[in-house]
Amino acid sequence: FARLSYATRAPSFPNPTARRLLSLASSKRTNLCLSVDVTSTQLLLDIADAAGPYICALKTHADIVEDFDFETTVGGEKGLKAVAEKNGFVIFEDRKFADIGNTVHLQYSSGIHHISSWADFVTAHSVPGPGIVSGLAKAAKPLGRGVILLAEMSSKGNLCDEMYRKKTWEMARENRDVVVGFIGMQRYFESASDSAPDSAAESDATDFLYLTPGVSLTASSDGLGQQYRTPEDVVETSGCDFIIVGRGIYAGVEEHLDGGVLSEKGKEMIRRRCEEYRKRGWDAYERRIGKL
Ligand code: UP6
Repeated sequence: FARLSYATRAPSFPNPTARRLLSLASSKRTNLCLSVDVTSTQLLLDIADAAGPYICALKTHADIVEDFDFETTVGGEKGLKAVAEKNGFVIFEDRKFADIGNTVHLQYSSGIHHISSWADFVTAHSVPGPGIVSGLAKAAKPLGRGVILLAEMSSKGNLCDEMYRKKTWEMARENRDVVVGFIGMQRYFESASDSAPDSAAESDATDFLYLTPGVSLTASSDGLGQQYRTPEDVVETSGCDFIIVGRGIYAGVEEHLDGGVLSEKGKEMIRRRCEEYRKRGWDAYERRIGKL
């Protein structure tokens, strides 16, 4: 699948939001997902609006926004959902659910965040077993939303070994209508037989999206366990589909705040950095599929 274009792969995904993401990536010529870990609604929306034309997805951590208000932050005429629609990108809330099915269902659809009503994708750990997917699917499926499972993490010393990744892949394959792919550091498997060479199972090749955090052009770590790689390493060498970039793009943005609002200079900085990552990620993808 790594050698196929996003547009070619899209129709084989049963999940409509996965198809939408692939089609946005293809038409906007970007595999950049911007991760915006900021604590104010205004800054989140200002960054999202500046980055909009360069990204296919925006990743949030709603629970770090100090003034989170459903209408202002995500709903409403000027909330994130409206910014996403205007610019054409999907929203994924990086909630990293990790509980039993019933609890994650409530965390996903209730509380002050009402995540299922605005996030196109959510992330979840596979450690609780398949019940976590069933719990999320209860609310995600009727809305056509997707779940991304963490097969591995970018942080140093993470516990996701090959067996864990394999079981996560199998869990995804059992629920392909709702699980669209993985947070992972490399394209691990395309079929169950990939990690069991003796198996005769050739026909179960299944396409999933691989989204990879820990990408930076300037840093190699952050002093808190994060490990950074380049877009080329992620997309070309490791066969992942989307680069997730956070501080590489918005670091230093607070210097460009004017009464909490991002100045034109700040927006320009975001646009310039987004374009730099977009081009590196896109060129790496085009080389991978043999177009460059
Ligand atoms: N993230 C990782 N590594 C993972 C999973 N998720 O860094 O394995 C998330 C973090 C953060 C973003 O929660 O939101 O990706 C990375 O941000 P950064 O580019 O500023 O390091």
